[in-house]
Amino acid sequence: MPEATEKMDPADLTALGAALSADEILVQRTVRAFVDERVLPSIESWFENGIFPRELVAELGRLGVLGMHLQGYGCAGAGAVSYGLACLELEAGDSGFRSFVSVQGSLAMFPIWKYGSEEQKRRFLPPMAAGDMVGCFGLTEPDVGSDPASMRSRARREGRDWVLDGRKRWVTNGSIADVAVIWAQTEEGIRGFLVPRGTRGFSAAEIRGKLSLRASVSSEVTLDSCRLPDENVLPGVAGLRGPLSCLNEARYGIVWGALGAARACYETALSYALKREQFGKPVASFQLTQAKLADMAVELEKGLLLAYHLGRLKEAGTLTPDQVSLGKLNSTREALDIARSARTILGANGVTLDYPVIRHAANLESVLTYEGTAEVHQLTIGRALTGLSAFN
Ligand code: TGC
Repeated sequence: MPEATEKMDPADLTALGAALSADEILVQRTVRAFVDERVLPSIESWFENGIFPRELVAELGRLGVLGMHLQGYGCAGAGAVSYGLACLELEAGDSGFRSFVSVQGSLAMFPIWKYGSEEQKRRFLPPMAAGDMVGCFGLTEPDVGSDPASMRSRARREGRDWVLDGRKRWVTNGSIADVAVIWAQTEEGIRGFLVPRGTRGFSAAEIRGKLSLRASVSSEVTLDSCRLPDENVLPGVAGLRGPLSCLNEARYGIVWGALGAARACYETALSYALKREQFGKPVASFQLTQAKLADMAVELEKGLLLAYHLGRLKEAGTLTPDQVSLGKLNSTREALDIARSARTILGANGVTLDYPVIRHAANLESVLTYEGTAEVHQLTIGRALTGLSAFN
């Protein structure tokens, strides 16, 4: 037991580290070291200039974080807590990197792994795990966000081929992807299609003017009479269950990832408050600052305990979509609050890119909204509590 006067690790007040296995600690340390060496030195400039460093994708592959929670086909087969810790450390660097890894592993590789044919798995998963091939996921459309059942993209059969028409928006990696997983309405319900880059009728344009997730590629994808052979449809699923099950995987990564951004903000605010002097003493000695730091630490630790618990449920195979909604809502909402509170401790310096706080706060505005808005998750939880659906 630590002495009563001994300072506790301000990033592990609940001693959650003691609950992790040696392998999980190794994953966390390895990803953290990667972020320290390869992301943090350049992230401010990438963010300011709107650059996603494509050259780091192969390094992420070598790190083993692409599709790391999947088994076989070159994937690491890591447990859910290890995957969560990797997401946490990546997002402590920048939400753009965690987004890349989430989209590649959970939204592009997972549907192939879960619903693909053996041939599709062998063709796509090993290069995607290695970072030699980038994937993206097209569900949201310009006019269809929270209600994907209303999507307008259509695929119709023509002989043995499929012909796709439609538009997808807010597609992370869209314009750098080698293969797009596109969800479209068919006569058999919503189905998933693997659209390789270069397919005639497929185009992707980067969305400009974002003030959030600037170190990440967001695109609008157009499918104009895009013809695909039958072997490019995912055979294992029809219906909204397909894309929503992928979103469960990605949302689970966000449960952990958003807390990484929160931790970076909290640690920055703590260190700044200890060094910055006003009225002749450190800002950290003022009661209002300590109250803010304490509240930030409480929410961060509660969020981590919840993430850890959900991770163990996922490993046991009992994690439900409603529980994922609980975690995604809590982590993103509290992380954003922590980022905003940290910003106030940094005063005017908090609005510059000299510190990571405003960048994380801006990123978290997207993370709160994508892969199910906070409101969608509130209503999902509300439905679980009441048995009444607010959606329909
Ligand atoms: P409902 O019509 O009742 O259900 C349809 C079918 O889906 C099943 N289902 C789920 N399955 C797995 N996981 C989940 N989380 C599921 N939620 C529903 C359901 O059982 C049913 O299956 P079946 O076989 O009986 O037909 O739909 P619902 O009322 O359950 O869902 C309504 C609602 C609003 C919760 C759902 O539509 C929803 O989650 N909406 C939010 C969609 C969303 O998150 N969109 C963002 C996508 S991300 C993106 O495109 C941009 S970010 C990605 C990037 O960075 O590239």
